[in-house]
Amino acid sequence: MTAYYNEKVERMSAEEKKALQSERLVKVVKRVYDNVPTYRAKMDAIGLKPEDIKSIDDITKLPFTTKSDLRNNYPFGMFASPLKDIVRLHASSGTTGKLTVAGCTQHDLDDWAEAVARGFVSCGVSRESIIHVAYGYGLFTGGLGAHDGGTLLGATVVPASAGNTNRQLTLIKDFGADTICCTPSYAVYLADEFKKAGIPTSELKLKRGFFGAEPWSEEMRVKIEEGLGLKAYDIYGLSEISGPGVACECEYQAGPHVQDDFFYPEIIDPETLEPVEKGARGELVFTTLDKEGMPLIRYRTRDLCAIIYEPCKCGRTSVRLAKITGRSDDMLIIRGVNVFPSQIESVLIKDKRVSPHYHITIDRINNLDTMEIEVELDRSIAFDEVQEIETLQKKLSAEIASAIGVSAKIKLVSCGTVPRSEGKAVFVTDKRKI
Ligand code: DLL
Repeated sequence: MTAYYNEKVERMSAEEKKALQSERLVKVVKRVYDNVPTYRAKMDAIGLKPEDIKSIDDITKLPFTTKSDLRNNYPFGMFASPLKDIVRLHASSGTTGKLTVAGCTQHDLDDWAEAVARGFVSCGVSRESIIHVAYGYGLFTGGLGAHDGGTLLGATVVPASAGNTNRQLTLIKDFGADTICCTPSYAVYLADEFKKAGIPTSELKLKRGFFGAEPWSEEMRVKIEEGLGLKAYDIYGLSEISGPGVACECEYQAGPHVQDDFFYPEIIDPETLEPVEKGARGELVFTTLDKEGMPLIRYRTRDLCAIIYEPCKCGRTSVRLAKITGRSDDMLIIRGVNVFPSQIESVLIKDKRVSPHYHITIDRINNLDTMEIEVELDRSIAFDEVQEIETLQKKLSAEIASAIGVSAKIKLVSCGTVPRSEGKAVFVTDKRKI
């Protein structure tokens, strides 16, 4: 029997859902027009007034929001609530070193926890469950998002956070977690470490896991399910919109259900910005329908995806997402951390001993993402001392780790070695087979 967290909303008829979405859209558009100068300016520029938005069908009249709007309004300029009402700040990487900040009111945190709880319950989590959360806490939304969803259900939450794998193994085994939340690549890594430690899955109580924050394939699903002895569910989200749980798979594993009374999805053509045909692939765009702190209108996620409209066997009436197949920008996700090549470039550019010609190679070795950056030495520099080269490599490596939160191996090469491309520069080779 399928369980629901909020059956009334989760099984709402199409008419009821549309009425709720419309009512919320009208309200949120007025809220941003009245409180966020950027939105007022964007709407004024196209002669659009809040009163022109009468139903969810009018959404395509509204302007888009992009990461650069957030960057230009860093840190709090996109907030629609006064800071005294913001109870939590989260952030993820921006394109040029500036963080993308999100502010939540208590109401936003409550909605977000409900979104996560709905996903959890749809896969069998209950107040009897023990949830091991191995997503990072800190400014990343993964840890606290999963944490609050589990707490709302009354489950027992273990806030393990990321890292320290040996401790993770001990906690999962000794506390008897039946549910785990972490990135899919870390799940594969954990499975391997359990194996190495001689702990068979029969000694664990794991039944299910919620994996997201980075793209993963059906092949990886099989690997995780076999390696950890559980059912692997896809959970999707982004910090700008709230965090994990914007969409989450149900027990049928048929694509994440979007909590579309909170987050309204559209798919557009990233070139023309026009909506694609129903069910076609394109860029995923979200409008937050019920947020107070930082509501976003038609936010371009850059994730390439499609919306599945067919009803799901579970009886939920929400639309679902197909697998994310890539991005329409150059953002990389390395060990769950969002990285833009421009962030690396801005570190390199500060050191006059290297040139801005570089090439990033991403790989997955022993189930962990690795990054190597080949950087050309400046023409004027002649290093003959091995030690000098090593010192510079270490210095750059430390600076990059501190700027992006992921370590990279730096390989200094002589001037002219990094291949130049004729068209758009290709900075990245991604060898991971996801
Ligand atoms: O990754 C939130 C999250 C945490 C989601 C834990 C799921 C689990 P950001 O750091 O802002 O937020 O990164 C958001 O990660 O635009 C996608 O490109 C990617 N992403 C997130 N979930 C998935 C998924 C969190 N299930 C960016 N499949 C998004 C593929 C995903 N990509």
